[in-house]
Amino acid sequence: MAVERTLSIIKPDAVSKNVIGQIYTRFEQAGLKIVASRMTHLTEKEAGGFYAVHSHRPFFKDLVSFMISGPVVIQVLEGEDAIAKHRDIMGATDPKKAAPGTIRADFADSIDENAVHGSDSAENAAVEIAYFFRATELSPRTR
Ligand code: RTP
Ligand code: MG
Repeated sequence: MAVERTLSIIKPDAVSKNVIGQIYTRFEQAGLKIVASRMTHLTEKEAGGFYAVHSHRPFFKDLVSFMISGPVVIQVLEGEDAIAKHRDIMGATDPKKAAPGTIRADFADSIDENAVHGSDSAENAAVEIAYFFRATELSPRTR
């Protein structure tokens, strides 16, 4: 298995529930290392650009509104097989379908407000990391 990096976002619902630390602990317990991290309140332009791939989907407007409804915490996670491992511990998009013990099963209320984002491929991870972080903001060993 290769060492990978993936882009993770703790969404406004989870920040509002005060579970940033609990979610970070899950990353660490899964062997994922936080190599960059920033709390920010996304603008409509930033959120729309990030989810541009979904711009023609019926849920796009609600998704952007939700993502700018409060602060988010954005991080780069690094580890063996990090992209798939992160998706595994996040659980299914719809928390009702997420496996017990996953982040979405434990902290999310609905498919629209589902606590976390994670890159879904190596290609998208590279694009998403570059969308939010300059190379100089990543931990030196991993630039
Ligand atoms: P994310 O991108 O946020 O990590 O979530 P995901 O890969 O599990 O799901 P994706 O298909 O990329 O969808 C992005 C976000 O849009 C909302 N969504 N709503 N109502 C719906 O059918 C629907 N489908 C997707 C979710 O909030 C999802 O996280
Ligand atoms: Mg996605």
